[in-house]
Parts: sequence; C-alpha cells; structure tokens
Amino acid sequence: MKLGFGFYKHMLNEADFRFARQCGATHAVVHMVDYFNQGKSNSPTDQPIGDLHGWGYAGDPDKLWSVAELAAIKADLNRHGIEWTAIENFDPAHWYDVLLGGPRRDEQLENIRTMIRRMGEVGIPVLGYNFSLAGVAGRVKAPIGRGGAEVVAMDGPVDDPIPNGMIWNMVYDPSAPQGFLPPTTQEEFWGRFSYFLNAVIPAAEEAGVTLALHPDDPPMPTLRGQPRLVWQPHFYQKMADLHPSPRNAMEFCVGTLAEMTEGDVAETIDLHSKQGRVAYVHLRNVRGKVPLYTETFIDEGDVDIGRILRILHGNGYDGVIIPDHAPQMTCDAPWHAGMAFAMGYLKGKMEEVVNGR
Ligand SMILES: [Mn+2]
Repeated sequence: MKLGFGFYKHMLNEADFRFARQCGATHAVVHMVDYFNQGKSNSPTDQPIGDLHGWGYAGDPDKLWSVAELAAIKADLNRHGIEWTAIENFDPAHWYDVLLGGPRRDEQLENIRTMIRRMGEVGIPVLGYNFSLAGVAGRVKAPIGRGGAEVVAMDGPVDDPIPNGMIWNMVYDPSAPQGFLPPTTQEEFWGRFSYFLNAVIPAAEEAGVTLALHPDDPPMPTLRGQPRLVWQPHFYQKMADLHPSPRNAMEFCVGTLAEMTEGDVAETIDLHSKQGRVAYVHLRNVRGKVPLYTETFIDEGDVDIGRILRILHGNGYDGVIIPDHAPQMTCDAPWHAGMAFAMGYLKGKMEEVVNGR
C-alpha cells in the first residue's frame, strides 16, 4: 500500500509538492480540470462545494491534455520524489455528450481515446472518473465537526433540475437556451455508460491505462432529478460485470460507500480488492448515511479505518490510498492542516498494518 496525495489543478506548484512530500506522500493523484474556474460560490480554499449554479465553468472542449503538458507535470512531481499514479476526472467540456448521449458523443469519445493514449505515452497508469449527470452536488458546509471544524454534510435530498448547458456541476455552454435537462431513466443512463466502456476500454488496454470509476457522491438514487449509476454497493459489481477487462476498475471511495444505505463498506472493499478491481482508494470518514450524513475527521465517524487497511493488505492490495477530503481546521491554513492531520493518521495506520508498528 502506498500513501498518495490528491492535487487540485491550482495546487500543481512548488509549495504544494513539498507539502505533500513532507506529509509522507510518495504518489500523486492529479485533477486536470479546474473546478474553481469563474465559480461565484466555490472557493479553492476547500474541496469544491458550490450551489445550484454549479462549481464554475468547464474548460475548452478542443484543448485536450497534451503529451508536453502531462510530461512537464510528471517531471515536476518526480523532482519532488513523487510518482504520478492517476489523473482524476475528465473536464466536463471533454465529454458532456458522452454523459448526455448527445450529437458530439463519438467525436468526444475519440478525444478521450487520444488522451488515454497520451497518458500511456507519458506513463500515467490510472484514469479516475465519475460517470455522472448531476456530479457531486447538493452538499452543505457548516462548522459542526469536532471542535467546531468546518465539515461538508448532506441534510436532505436535492432534486432541483439541472439547467441546460450544465453537466457534472459545471457550465459547459453558457449560451444554452433557457430551460432544464429533460429526465433520463436509469436504464438509459446505464446504456450510455456501457457505450462509453465499449468505446474506450480497448484504447485503455493498448495504452496500459486503467479506467477507475468513482461511485456517486452523494449516493442517492436520483440527484437534481437525474439517475445515478453506483449509488448502492451492488451497482459496483454490475459495473465490473459489464466489461471483463482488468482495465475496467474502481476508484474505490470508502466515504461514499459508507454513505450508502445498503451493504457494508468493509465487505464491499473485500469483495472487489479480492477481484483485483480496486485501482486506487479514497479513504475518509463519515457519520450517517444519505440523505443525512456529515464528513468527519478520519479517526472518528462510522468507518473502522484500520479494518479497511487490514482487508486491503490481506488481499494483496499494492495500490495508492489518498485521504480524499478532510475537515477544515481553525488556523491560517485550514485545508492544509486538515489534510496534514489525515495524512499523518493514515501513514501511522498503514505502517501499523503493513509492518506491525
Ligand atoms: Mn471520493
């Protein structure tokens, strides 16, 4: 097991590389999409939260990740003693019609295959993604964590419709006509997902890149009136069964699995790590289940973190674990302090599980 650190786009800088390494990270997960682009209610001082208007604006649909850009980031990471394990998430601008089943779908799939080939060329082994219409929406933030820490929580279902021109919580077409995204059935949405897998898995196999699906956070049956994909544990098995390739894998988010109303997160990670389907792990803690839950510090909450690590280690899991989100701590650097606390806790627990000390 390896300790990693998740870098938002704006954190690809000297200070944050050093911070992550100082926390003990040896591996990186990098977000290439800027969630905070022109966002009015979404500040880069925390994980993206936003409101019903979304996080911000998606990028340029025609500007794909280039080999030069990826190689430069990789060289920066390596210079700081960090290996690049994964890119996390597509820019909504790159694949909105893949999610919507729209007219540019095949063109966008070709672009995705191009970016996967470029990842292979540079040597980035994993591509994490969320196959989601509403994205990570409908959460609130309040100083209700331990000691009054700012935490992210959900306090009820959110089914306000998605405006035209917005997907995955970001605006990809600011001049879209007034109105809202029409409803989609769960069957139709699984069909789009299957179409995506069939279109990109062969390219992933050739490039040596593993695709890793994040479950739906928050895991509600619908969000903003649209269906979700993996919102109970058994849908992860359905996803695995859709395509037998080992390149069809999971970005296993323990916190999201713990927020689901069915199943047991430890049993679920046991099942999938035994099958070798876990590409990397988001490890955080939470109290409660949808639609009422609160993210917590990693040492409290409903998840037995030590048990999760023992299961992964016992099943021979040799991949990367990152802290995902952490509460904000009261000081001059609330996000970094929260992350440092989670990294230290994980590093200690991992050493205990792997080395018995
Ligand atoms: Mn996650």
